[in-house]
Amino acid sequence: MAMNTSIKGVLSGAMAAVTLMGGVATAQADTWRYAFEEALTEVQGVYATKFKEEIEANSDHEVQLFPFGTLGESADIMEQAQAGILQFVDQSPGFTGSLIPEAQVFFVPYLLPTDTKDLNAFFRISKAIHENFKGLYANQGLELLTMFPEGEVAMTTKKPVTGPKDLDEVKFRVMTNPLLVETYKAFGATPTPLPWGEVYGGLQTNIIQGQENPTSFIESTKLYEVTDAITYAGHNNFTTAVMANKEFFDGLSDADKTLVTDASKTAFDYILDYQKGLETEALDKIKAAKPDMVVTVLTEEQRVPFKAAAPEVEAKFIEMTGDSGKAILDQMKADLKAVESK
Ligand code: 6CS
Repeated sequence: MAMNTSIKGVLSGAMAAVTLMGGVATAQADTWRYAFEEALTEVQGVYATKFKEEIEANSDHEVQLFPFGTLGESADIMEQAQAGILQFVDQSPGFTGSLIPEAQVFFVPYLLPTDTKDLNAFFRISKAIHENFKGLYANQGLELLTMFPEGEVAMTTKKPVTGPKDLDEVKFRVMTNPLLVETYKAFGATPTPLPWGEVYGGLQTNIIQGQENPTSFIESTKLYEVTDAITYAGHNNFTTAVMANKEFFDGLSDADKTLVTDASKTAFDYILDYQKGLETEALDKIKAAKPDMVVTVLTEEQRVPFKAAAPEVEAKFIEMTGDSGKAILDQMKADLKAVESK
């Protein structure tokens, strides 16, 4: 979607401002705009709400929240954030892969741990995130504030899945990044990249027959209504990222920079804590709403052919991203090793 000029007109009025009074710079109360890819009550929305509360409790600034759909698809809000119309944006690496190819590293299957403690520790300490990716996002005019996990992804399909053979001829919706296409090719499916807004309708009309997402998102968006089986292969956890327009961030006073980074850190801790038990609760709700939904947690043996696809996808990632991608992948592996449970 092209940038909507009426949105631009409405939004451009409230950029950060500083008044010079007798030569002294006085910070004014500003309105900052923050868009994300989910509803207010879903994980990205809960994070954004906490961030807003922190900013507003510790300054005179106001944060306006724009949930999914209010300003377009994920690609639209990214465009608006890069243009400085939005000050903050949450865009998941699943969509950022076209802008920053290295972000696709989050789609190498079986790279992230399934153990929540290890996973959270990785997001907390990862040099790949806090150093390598910070620079790559900066090159695109974005100040990376945080990355956090949103839950193990499960596949939902029309028929039960116990192995790659069950994905044969299944048009499987993936987020719009080329590496995820490679993953699902290697898993035996026919990958179909689509923006989020087309997923429910695509399943309903049988244009696609499968998709992957965290259980809580499958429950809140009612994807179980248009699929009949949910399968856990343990192949990934959904990662998302929050960033600020870099020019806006660089132009903030030191106090406001600290305000923003502190609010990000508080919201990060909050969202990890908030997600404890969320996936189990969501699966219970799905089972209650649709008792005949087939739930399959693949055994170690059933995971073998899916795991066998990982080296091929990893090789594709390096082919797509070269030395820069390899450096990120190596750093990620070192970070993961550092947090691995003994
Ligand atoms: O599958 C998607 O496209 C969406 N999934 C999640 C968990 N968040 C936003 C994203 O657009």
